[in-house]
Amino acid sequence: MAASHLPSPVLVGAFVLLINCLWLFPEVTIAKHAGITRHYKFNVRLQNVTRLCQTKTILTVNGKFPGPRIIAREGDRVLVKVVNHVSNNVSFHWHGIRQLQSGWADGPAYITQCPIQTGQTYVYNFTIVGQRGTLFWHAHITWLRATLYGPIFILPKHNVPYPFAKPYKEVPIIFGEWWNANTEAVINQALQTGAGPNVSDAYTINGQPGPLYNCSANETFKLKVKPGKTYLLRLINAALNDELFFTVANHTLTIVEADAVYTKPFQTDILLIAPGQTTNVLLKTKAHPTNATFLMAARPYFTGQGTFDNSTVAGILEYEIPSVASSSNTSIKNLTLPTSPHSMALLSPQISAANFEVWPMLNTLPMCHKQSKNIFSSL
Ligand SMILES: *[C@@H]1O[C@H](CO)[C@@H](O)[C@H](O)[C@H]1NC(C)=O
Ligand SMILES: *[C@@H]1O[C@H](CO)[C@@H](O)[C@H](O)[C@H]1NC(C)=O
Ligand SMILES: *[C@@H]1O[C@H](CO)[C@@H](O)[C@H](O)[C@H]1NC(C)=O
Ligand SMILES: *[C@@H]1O[C@H](CO)[C@@H](O)[C@H](O)[C@H]1NC(C)=O
Ligand SMILES: *[C@@H]1O[C@H](CO)[C@@H](O)[C@H](O)[C@H]1NC(C)=O
Ligand SMILES: *[C@@H]1O[C@H](CO)[C@@H](O)[C@H](O)[C@H]1NC(C)=O
Ligand SMILES: *[C@@H]1O[C@H](CO)[C@@H](O)[C@H](O)[C@H]1NC(C)=O
Ligand SMILES: *[C@@H]1O[C@H](CO)[C@@H](O)[C@H](O)[C@H]1NC(C)=O
Ligand SMILES: *[C@@H]1O[C@H](CO)[C@@H](O)[C@H](O)[C@H]1NC(C)=O
Ligand SMILES: *[C@@H]1O[C@H](CO)[C@@H](O)[C@H](O)[C@H]1NC(C)=O
Ligand SMILES: *[C@@H]1O[C@H](CO)[C@@H](O)[C@H](O)[C@H]1NC(C)=O
Ligand SMILES: [Cu+2]
Repeated sequence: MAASHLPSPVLVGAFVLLINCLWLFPEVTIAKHAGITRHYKFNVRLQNVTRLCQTKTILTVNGKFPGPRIIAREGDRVLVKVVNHVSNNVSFHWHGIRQLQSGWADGPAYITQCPIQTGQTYVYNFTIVGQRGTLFWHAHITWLRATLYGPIFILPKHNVPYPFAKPYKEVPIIFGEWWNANTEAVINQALQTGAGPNVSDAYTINGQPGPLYNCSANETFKLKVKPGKTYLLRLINAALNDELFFTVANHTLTIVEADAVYTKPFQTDILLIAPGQTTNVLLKTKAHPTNATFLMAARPYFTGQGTFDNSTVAGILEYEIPSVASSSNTSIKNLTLPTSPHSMALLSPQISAANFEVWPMLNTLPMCHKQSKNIFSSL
């Protein structure tokens, strides 16, 4: 009825809009069916783990620390069924995922959902649209993200190659922070006193503090590599508070992606990664390595006053070549701790006593954040 009173330009406009919609809808339909649905189940459980010579009960997903990886292709739907078996309320954030028309799946407790209570189940349901690379998931209530975190690998659509040579292997490198104390007690104390929270006791790579901490040599992440291959390292900073420098002794990194967006590739010896940021780097192994082992290490960027965790996490890059003797035991003992850079000006070349040279000469300091969008959503 109302339509009959419409002036003709509006009718024409409506017709044009309708035509446009008809053109658009088939594409939308195709896009919807391009991906598959990936099902994951997250059982939130307690687990005893030993780090820095202390055994502690932590919250985990499926008993794993760091938690399980989610792998999906761009365009896929992801369904994560979370079952809460612990006394804490929990919620999970899919850090960096653009929740297009699925904001209720984003995860921050009391922002987009009530937390999942003890004995309860919740299914996160979202589609990955227009993103590919690395992101991560973590808990998003109080400080449970100290141990509840894991990688999200987003592969390109089927039959779409990477815009760089296919890597031989893909490896997550997740930075974290470890407290000997109960992290809920740490944040609760800070909230009560108004003072800053106690700083962490160690940084970790894939949950391991590494040989530079007391009583931690057995807890070292080791990446075994073959000579002359390209590895895709999917770097994730899941630390709570600290921006970290990362470097691999005697190796160059090629940055190819940041926060699930491809970058124009560029090379660097060292990079800085803030909490909540992710980046993919290519590591080309030496064709004829003279040493079997090299350190990889991360330590904080810091310029201001105040207390912070001023320690270094190290992992080992180990070549699988029988002709070159593995030297990790003696090398670690002999390793001298490089001075910690807090700002660009303080960075200087460091030559270790034995077989590792950790912090290379720094000419430029690439920040691998493209935008700041990801930093704040983790807080
Ligand atoms: C952790 O260790 C304590 C003390 O040995 C034990 O009572 C508890 O059941 C363990 N918890 C888990 C989840 O294994
Ligand atoms: C869990 O969440 C519910 C609902 O928000 C709240 O009433 C309850 O106090 C929370 N429990 C804890 C231990 O924080
Ligand atoms: C996930 O969300 C889509 C789109 O809203 C819906 O069609 C589908 O039924 C949901 N799946 C589950 C298991 O909730
Ligand atoms: C924080 O550090 C202070 C000083 O070392 C210590 O007394 C306190 O027990 C710590 N708090 C927690 C929750 O571990
Ligand atoms: C290791 O322990 C010694 C002696 O207790 C202490 O002086 C040193 O700071 C500790 N180092 C680290 C990295 O924790
Ligand atoms: C490290 O591992 C070795 C053998 O695997 C063991 O003998 C040693 O006690 C461990 N050290 C620590 C500190 O756990
Ligand atoms: C590592 O690089 C340093 C220079 O930064 C060089 O002196 C050393 O020989 C290199 N070591 C290896 C094993 O390539
Ligand atoms: C490591 O490389 C250096 C030269 O850069 C060499 O002197 C040393 O013997 C090598 N160590 C091992 C364990 O191969
Ligand atoms: C380190 O030393 C221990 C005991 O001496 C030995 O069992 C282990 O194989 C060594 N590891 C490497 C990587 O050489
Ligand atoms: C490395 O350490 C061992 C003992 O752990 C020592 O015998 C050796 O001399 C050291 N080598 C260097 C180059 O400092
Ligand atoms: C951090 O540690 C390094 C040694 O690794 C030391 O040179 C530096 O002074 C420390 N900085 C602060 C602020 O504690
Ligand atoms: Cu987050």
